[in-house]
Amino acid sequence: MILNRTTLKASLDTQNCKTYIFIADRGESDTGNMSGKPKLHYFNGRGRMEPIRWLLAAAGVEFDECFIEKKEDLTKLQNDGSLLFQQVPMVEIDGMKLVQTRAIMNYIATKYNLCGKDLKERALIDMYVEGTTDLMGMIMYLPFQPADTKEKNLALIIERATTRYFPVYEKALKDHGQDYLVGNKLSWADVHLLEAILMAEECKPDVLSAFPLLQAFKGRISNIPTIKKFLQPGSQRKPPTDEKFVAVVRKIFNI
Ligand code: IBG
Repeated sequence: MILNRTTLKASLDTQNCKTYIFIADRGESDTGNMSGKPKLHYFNGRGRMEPIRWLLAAAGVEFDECFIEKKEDLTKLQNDGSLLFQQVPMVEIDGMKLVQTRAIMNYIATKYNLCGKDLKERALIDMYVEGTTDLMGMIMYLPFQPADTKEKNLALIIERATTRYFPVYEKALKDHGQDYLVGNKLSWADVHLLEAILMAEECKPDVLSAFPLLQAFKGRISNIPTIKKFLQPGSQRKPPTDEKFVAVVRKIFNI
């Protein structure tokens, strides 16, 4: 869509974007971001966007964020054709409006060489990522569950983390003795696993107690300069989902 200066100003006023650039009066498309930075459209919370934020941060890519704060913000994106399946996350990058979390992550990981050196490494990375995604999915939905099932689900998360997922990564590190999960080089799998470890520790601080190699892995990956920066206060990393965020989401989706 080509906007003129007036319409662009209007979208600036209604979209809660952190930054916006007056490009429209030069006839450029609004899918291009003149700053060159990807623009992330989502709620001001973790949800499905947080792993995307992690991946960009790990790759050292600066990004802007447009927060959906009320129902109309989402409706606007839905009505202006920005969302292929009427859903967020949506990321404006390289002149595209990407949706579907996995597709977005795949694009970023491939673009920034975080997918391994060949097809086989990529397959291994994909398997590791899908495992951590499953664990993170369980944790992500916890705050949205009714109080009476929360305790049971929390116990299930810890059980799955310590008996199904973490043993796989501990063994991988033990078997090859290298610093990273795949190919002795930082990949998407490492970034995703660190995010999952920190989320699991928010559920149970000593969840890594039986996994010495994962403890060392956590220290190593956390110290990579781009990731270290993302872990520091004031970064675009979002805090754990709290009741306030749950209330915003419930209001927007009428649930
Ligand atoms: N398969 C899609 C993806 O992976 O991107 C699913 C996206 C999705 O479910 N998006 C939700 C949405 O836009 C918001 S994230 N729904 C609008 C609609 O009409 O379907 C919801 C979510 C939150 C926190 I918030 C945890 C998990 C999910």
